[in-house]
Amino acid sequence: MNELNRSTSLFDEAKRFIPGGVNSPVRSFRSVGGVPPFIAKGAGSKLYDVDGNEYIDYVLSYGPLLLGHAHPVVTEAVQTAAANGTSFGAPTGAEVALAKLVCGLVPSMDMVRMVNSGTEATMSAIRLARAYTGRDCIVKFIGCYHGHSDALLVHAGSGATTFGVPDSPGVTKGTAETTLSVPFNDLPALEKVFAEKGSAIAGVIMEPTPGNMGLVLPKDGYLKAVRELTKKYGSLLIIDEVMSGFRSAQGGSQSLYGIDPDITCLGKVIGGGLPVAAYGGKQEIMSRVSPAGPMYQAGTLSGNPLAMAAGIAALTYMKDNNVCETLAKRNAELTDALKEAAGAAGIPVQVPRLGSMFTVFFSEKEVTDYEDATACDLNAFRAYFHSMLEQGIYLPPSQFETNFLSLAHSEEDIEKTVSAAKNAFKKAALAASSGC
Ligand code: KE4
Repeated sequence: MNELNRSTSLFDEAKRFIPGGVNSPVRSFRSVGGVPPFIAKGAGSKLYDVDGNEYIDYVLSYGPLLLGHAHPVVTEAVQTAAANGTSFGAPTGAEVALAKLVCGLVPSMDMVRMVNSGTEATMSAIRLARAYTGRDCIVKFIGCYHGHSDALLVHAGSGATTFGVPDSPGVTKGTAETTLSVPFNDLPALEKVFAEKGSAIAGVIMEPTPGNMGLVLPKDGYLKAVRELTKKYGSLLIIDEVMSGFRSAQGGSQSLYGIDPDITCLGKVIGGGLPVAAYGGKQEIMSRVSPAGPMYQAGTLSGNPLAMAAGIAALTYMKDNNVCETLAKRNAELTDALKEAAGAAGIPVQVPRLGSMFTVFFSEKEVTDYEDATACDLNAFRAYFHSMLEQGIYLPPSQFETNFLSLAHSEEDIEKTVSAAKNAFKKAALAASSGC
């Protein structure tokens, strides 16, 4: 691996003009240390940094690149669209085409509104739940991330009522107080909150298969029980599939677990790498959204023609080529081999997988919630991460992120990844602190 000299000087310059040198915190490598490689190019399963290093990429922009970097169907669609103009501030046929495509792929969505980020999608979804029910409170789950809107930058406060407290300066106490947080996979805790405040709960928002504490899978029956509870109290169920949409399965995690949500949030994959997200659901609920209804939500670049073109190209290719099933099989092969490699190195890991997503937790026990995730051995993770990077494998720089596969990841890539992991797990074993 070449020294990151150019990346280092770019990072120093970036910190002069951009907070922390990055436009999204996780990219700073703060939780693993070191200088983040500055990327010059992506192609297929590979990233190339400005210092001439090549990496097999398991970040894939944190999920969007289901087909890999610069897939021709996407780049050609964007180039064609760009030649006709980049934005109009007026309706286009491409928006209708992508809306129909998304609603066809996610049966719980009768209608959909395009926005520009997952944050916008979830922020709008909770506003819609409040507008539809006339109630104020929202329930979220500790360890689930839904973007950075104020109402969702909240964690559980102390005390029985689990009143929220701000997760960040700048979020007001008042905002936080109407967001209630409970542990994921803990049905009694959710039942208690509903027993206390059910009549005030507008909606429950959840990642059905959380990917923002690392990948955590719901216990048997848990998601259906959450759905029943929300129905019992007249609250809406908002399923945030910004990450899991078209990653866990073609119909999202809701299709895998048989959940029929009131509102679904999507993002990442539906933009093919360009800024697109969406929220949608039952016609009766979505008809409350302006200008059809009174709940206001808007966006200058919502439904942007280039982003629509990329999303249509990516989702059409996905649908026509059975991409999700192919990736699930490739993921099973990779993660089984990673587990075997860790066992041989004598380092305890958990490697949950779902569709084209997986996480390597440095933990002796199964990770079922945020408490388990934060008990993982971060020294071991850091050693693993840096050893993989030095061997040309680019992983998300945090134990609490999910890894992604793309259609471009070849058998050769898988073999190289497993071979690198054998060394990296040995490094992790040496660095491991206490068992966890
Ligand atoms: P954006 O606002 O970043 O487009 O989406 C927010 C969001 C909403 N819901 C879920 C389930 C998400 O995973 C995300 C964003 N995911 C992170 C990855 N942990 C994006 C990476 C980043 O913050 O740079």
